[in-house]
Amino acid sequence: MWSAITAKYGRQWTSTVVKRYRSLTAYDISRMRDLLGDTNVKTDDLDSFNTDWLHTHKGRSQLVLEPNTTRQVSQVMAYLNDQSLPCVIQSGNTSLVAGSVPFDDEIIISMAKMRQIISFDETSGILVTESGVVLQTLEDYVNERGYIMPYDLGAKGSCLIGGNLATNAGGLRFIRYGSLHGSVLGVEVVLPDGRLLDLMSCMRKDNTGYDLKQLFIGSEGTLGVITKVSIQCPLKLRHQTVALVAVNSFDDLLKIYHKIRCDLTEYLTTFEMMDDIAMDAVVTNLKQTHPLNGNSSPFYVMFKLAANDCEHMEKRLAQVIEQLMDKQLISDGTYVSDDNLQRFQKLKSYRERIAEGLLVDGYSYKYDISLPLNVFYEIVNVMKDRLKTTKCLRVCGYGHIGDSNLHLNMTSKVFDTDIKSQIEPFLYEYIAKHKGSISAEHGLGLMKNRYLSYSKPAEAISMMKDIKRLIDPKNILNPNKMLPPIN
Ligand code: FAD
Ligand code: 2HG
Ligand code: ZN
Repeated sequence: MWSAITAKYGRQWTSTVVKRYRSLTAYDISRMRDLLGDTNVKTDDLDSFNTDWLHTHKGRSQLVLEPNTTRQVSQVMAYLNDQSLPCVIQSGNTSLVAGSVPFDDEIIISMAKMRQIISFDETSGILVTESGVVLQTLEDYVNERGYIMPYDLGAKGSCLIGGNLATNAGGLRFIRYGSLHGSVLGVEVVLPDGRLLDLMSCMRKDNTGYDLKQLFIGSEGTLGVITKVSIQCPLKLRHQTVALVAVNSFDDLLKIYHKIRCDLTEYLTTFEMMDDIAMDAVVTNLKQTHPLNGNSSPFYVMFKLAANDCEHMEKRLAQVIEQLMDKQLISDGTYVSDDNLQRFQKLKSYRERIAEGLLVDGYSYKYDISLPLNVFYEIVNVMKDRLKTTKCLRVCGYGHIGDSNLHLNMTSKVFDTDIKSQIEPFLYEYIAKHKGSISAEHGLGLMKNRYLSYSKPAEAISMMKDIKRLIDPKNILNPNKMLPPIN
């Protein structure tokens, strides 16, 4: 079953040791039709389900299942487990580590039809929903009721809340509202053998035994299928302002970060950076006008503030900007409030659309890393130097600097082994030396699972494998993802 490994741009996973499973039969498909009904079983036009967002990997699945209910998920998993048939759970398929597509021909279980919002408590801000709802839909829903989702991603129009939990997605509000490990109150999970694990608490405080829900947050579809979620939503502040400023050096950028944290702390919800090469990916590749009238600068900072008292917030912002300009820490900039929603969204989009812009170059070598701030940007220059004689088109750095999370990206027209070998394992060794993380927020999926040891000790990896064996002894859930090969 695992004989053919197809990667569009390179054979990056051929060394992975894999387990053999039996092949899918017509009988299996007919059983699935009995359980789910004909309209929820797809065997044709599966290309988009088999291809990841970055177009780096193509699976060969011949079957996509679209359950409507938890009971159906449970019945499907019981059958697959009994028959030792492997599967991959897919939500919005926006994974940037090829976690949501089959490694080979695993059955795809799409969660997109489980899209009921179950309840929302307007006093507490607790949202209870099925896991297949699009993040933007949830954001709009809670906005209308005076709240916001505790996280925000560029992929919000496509990603689903279950996928967000499964990857423990970070994003643009992390600096203010923290991790999903804090805001998720409960989950309902179908285990690999079909049993239901009901951990749907709506309580913020609950110290009764091990907090098992945490195991499923960030488990990348390897331990269970998340079918329901309860999550604490923060109150929506009445006014938001986004600012984009030009900065001459990374040292200046750190000074700006410190100043804004100190002076605007009660308002700050987002603090992001991008370099000129990242900005160019949006401006040139996506054909956008430059946000600062073409005045290019080595770095840009995009930060957002929110408050109920707009006047006071904007007055404080104007003062801080003036002080930063007096100290020549910022050379140019602009800000706009959400009263002018179109301009507000547009200004945010220069940061949110970088991943999309980079993809226009062809192939993206994507590294989502944590590094201490004192060496945060150094690696971008190191990489520029290492790759200068290769066919690399672009080396850039951007990301959630407020969370010490750098998105280091390189591009070329097509996948190039020479470029890849200059990046890895050098980069992983560099990260380990600085005690960073090889995956800050995107997870490990298929692309990074073999490098887990650069960020976790052998004892921890061994314990992770024990947990996987305990919960999924037949290794049918998302095999070959997240963990190094299990024998
Ligand atoms: P998928 O991609 O479908 O799945 C992701 C993983 O979760 C897979 O391993 C899958 O098997 C598993 N999974 C999915 N659903 C379930 C479920 N119900 N139960 C169990 N397992 C499941 N990430 C960030 O952290 N921060 C960002 O700022 C950010 N920005 C992004 C911007 C863009 C343009 C894109 C394309 C991606 C971005 N991402 C970001 C990547 C991020 O991981 C995803 O956007 C998102 O969290 C994945 O959700 P999804 O619904 O697409 O899940
Ligand atoms: C972001 O923050 C996403 O924009 C994507 O996490 C990062 O493109 C990337 O590497
Ligand atoms: Zn990110």
